[in-house]
Amino acid sequence: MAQKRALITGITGQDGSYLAEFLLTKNYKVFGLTRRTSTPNYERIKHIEDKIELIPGDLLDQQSITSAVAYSKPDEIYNLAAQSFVATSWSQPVLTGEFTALGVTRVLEAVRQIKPQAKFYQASSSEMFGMVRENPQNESTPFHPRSPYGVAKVYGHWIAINYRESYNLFIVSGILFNHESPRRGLEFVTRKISHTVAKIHLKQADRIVLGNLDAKRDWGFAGDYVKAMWLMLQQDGPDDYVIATGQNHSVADFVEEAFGVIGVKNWKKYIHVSKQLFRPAEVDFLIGDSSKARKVLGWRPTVGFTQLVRMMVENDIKLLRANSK
Ligand code: NAP
Ligand code: F7E
Repeated sequence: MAQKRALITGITGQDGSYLAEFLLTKNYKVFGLTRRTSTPNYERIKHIEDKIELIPGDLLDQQSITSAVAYSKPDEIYNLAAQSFVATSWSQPVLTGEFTALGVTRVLEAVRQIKPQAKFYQASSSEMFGMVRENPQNESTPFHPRSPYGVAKVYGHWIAINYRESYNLFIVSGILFNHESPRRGLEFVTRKISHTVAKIHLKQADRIVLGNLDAKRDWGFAGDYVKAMWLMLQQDGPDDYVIATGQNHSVADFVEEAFGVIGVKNWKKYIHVSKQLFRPAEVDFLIGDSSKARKVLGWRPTVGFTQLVRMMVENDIKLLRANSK
């Protein structure tokens, strides 16, 4: 059988790097779209850089996306690139719409015109549920996004479904709940906590400044979630799936668990709450029902909450120690 070819947009991000690793273990030829930066930002993929091929391109630039699809001739396209930080979507709402919403249409257009037989994965998000209408959330729960990011993701979700229905393409949308890892960006709450707790342990910091401690999220491990993306494209037909652990915890729970890893019980004395970190509109409570994915794809998470927090804190301690040598 000929070697399968995959194109990943967002390969330098958390999920892109885990997905590229995963596809290499499946013997794929992996291509990644990367945008121009003044200094290289290949930190997450440097260990596999010689095994993948990077193609310059940007979600704002139709021609570069079309060329990347023409050059890579992919059997599978994973559209992971986006402005993915919810907080930034209020300060840069138009850019978020350009990247996270219209960017999807640009990639879909390239596929439709150049490689319509390719299978396409769209990175949808639990942020589309926003002010939730039911608990837990599943594939038929109505959307009520609460940020410009969430609104842009709803557009991306529906344009993907529209292209599937209009042109009979193999397009799936994965509605993924929060997934974290030692490669999570430092601005997201889990990594901000694990990294600062590691610093406190090493006496490089003395407090964590956080916003809303009461928000609850269904947090899983990114390594598990990229496998679900691949499984969706291996089915006989295209469909949409929720991917989640089915358990949620508050930001405060995450903080407590992280301090537990370094043996600190009275964690509250290290927390400073800043009103500036509260969002104009909050998503208070998310919990996913992934029973469809478990039944149809045979997918299930392998890393639980306690293990995830430990993995992140221990990795940050190791990283900080190595950096201070
Ligand atoms: P991430 O770490 O923020 O990575 C985003 C990627 O998109 C990076 O590679 C980034 O490139 C790239 N990108 C951003 N703007 C671009 C542009 N204009 N042109 C080309 N590339 C661009 O995000 P992630 O956590 O891996 O998430 C992957 C996808 O899943 C995103 O679409 C996100 O919205 C979605 N999602 C994430 C979660 C989650 O919990 N992680 C849950 C649901 C859905 P640079 O490295 O150059 O910045
Ligand atoms: O916030 C609260 C904050 O930024 C989680 C993205 O991957 O998952 C992610 O979006 C919660 C929110 O992730 C701080 O108010 C408190 O309630 O880690 P986050 P997110 O907004 O859930 C979804 C599924 C995606 O699709 C997104 O791309 O934590 N919070 N204090 C804080 N959040 C941050 N970032 N920083 C704080 O200091």
